[in-house]
Amino acid sequence: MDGTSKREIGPGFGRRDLLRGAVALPFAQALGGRAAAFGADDGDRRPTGMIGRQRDPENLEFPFSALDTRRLLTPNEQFYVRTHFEVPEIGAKTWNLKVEGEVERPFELSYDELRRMPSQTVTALLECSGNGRVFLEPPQVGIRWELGAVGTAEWKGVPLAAVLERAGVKPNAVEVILEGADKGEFKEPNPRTPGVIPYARSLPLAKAKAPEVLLAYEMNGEPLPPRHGHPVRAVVAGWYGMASVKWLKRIVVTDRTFDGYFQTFMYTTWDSRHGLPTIVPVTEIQVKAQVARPAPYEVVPKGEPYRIYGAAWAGGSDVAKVEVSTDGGQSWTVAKLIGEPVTYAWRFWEHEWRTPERAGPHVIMARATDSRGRVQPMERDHDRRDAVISHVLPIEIEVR
Ligand SMILES: Nc1nc2c(c(=O)[nH]1)N[C@H]1C(S)=C(S)[C@@H](COP(=O)(O)O)O[C@H]1N2
Ligand SMILES: [Mo]
Repeated sequence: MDGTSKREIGPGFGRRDLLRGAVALPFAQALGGRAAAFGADDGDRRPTGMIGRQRDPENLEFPFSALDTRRLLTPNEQFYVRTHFEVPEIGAKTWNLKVEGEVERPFELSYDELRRMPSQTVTALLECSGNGRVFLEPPQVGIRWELGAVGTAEWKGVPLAAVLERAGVKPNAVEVILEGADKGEFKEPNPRTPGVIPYARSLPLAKAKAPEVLLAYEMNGEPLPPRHGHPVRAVVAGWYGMASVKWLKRIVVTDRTFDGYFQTFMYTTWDSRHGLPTIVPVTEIQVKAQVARPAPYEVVPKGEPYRIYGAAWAGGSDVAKVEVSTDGGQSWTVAKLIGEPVTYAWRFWEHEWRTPERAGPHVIMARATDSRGRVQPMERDHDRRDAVISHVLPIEIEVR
């Protein structure tokens, strides 16, 4: 998946490597293997601490073990980057947005005009729907994200609803296609694209009109950085990252569903309707907790206090509870939620652990429940293919 002909860096590590390490090898050796997995051939470390997962186009992961629970927002330089094609260079002065299709008044909008419209600020988490893919068993093709294809930022912009309002959506409209200015061609794996195509995704009209969907021009108080969609991107709060189209160029309102590449051949899951499996585009973020520390394969001192912590999120609903297990899922303790809930953002959590007196391998887990009562699943649902990885991810560590 991630249908790209471009080079990926390094093998990363997968469940299979983890299991091989934990079961077949003495732990020291497993750690040796892990050092290789995390070393030069597993993504290159950038000065900002970001891990390179792919070059040309550049894909960068935040080292999740570096999560700082004192600040809600991820600094722009540490916000993961997911790009399918080369980053297009667009100046704010030359940028314009076409709004067309099933609308009464098609129009074009300049950057200055957009900036003069009433703005909104939304604090929202973006998570790539492939975040955690390296943990999938059997291994899936695609960028080998560990835990860091996720971040929270404060986005400022104009509600998409206001732009649609100005255009006058016709009654027969059902979807809104967002088209990026970036384009390219995938020659492999299957299927190839029909020549050069732009990045594009659609939203059902109801979501497009929702107040949490912005055409954003600022990220954490700065103009959008080039990699994150300069000068204007969509931010579809509550949905996985693929919906938040960067370098926005055109909005097309349509009277039928859009079956573009990025919502049929990528970013889709199987759903069963009337007993018939059907492919559906990935939408809402699922409830999920991730452990930042200990990091996978971390060596933790025995018989000492240790702060287990991380983040949890649930799209548009609040995180109600995070539970932690230090014995591979046999018993669970409720963790402390840090700070106040911020809708669409993540919530940090922590748990004071007294590490065991006896040395040995341990498995740490975290499991979230949201205010709608959705509980994070323990097992992977294979109908989700290579996307929407929200089941509990076991973190194997060594107490020494
Ligand atoms: N135009 C465009 N928009 C895009 C993408 C892209 O490749 N091109 N990638 C999408 C995906 S899959 C994700 S997860 C988010 C990532 O946003 P970020 O790079 O700012 O973190 O952007 C989305 N919007
Ligand atoms: Mo993504």
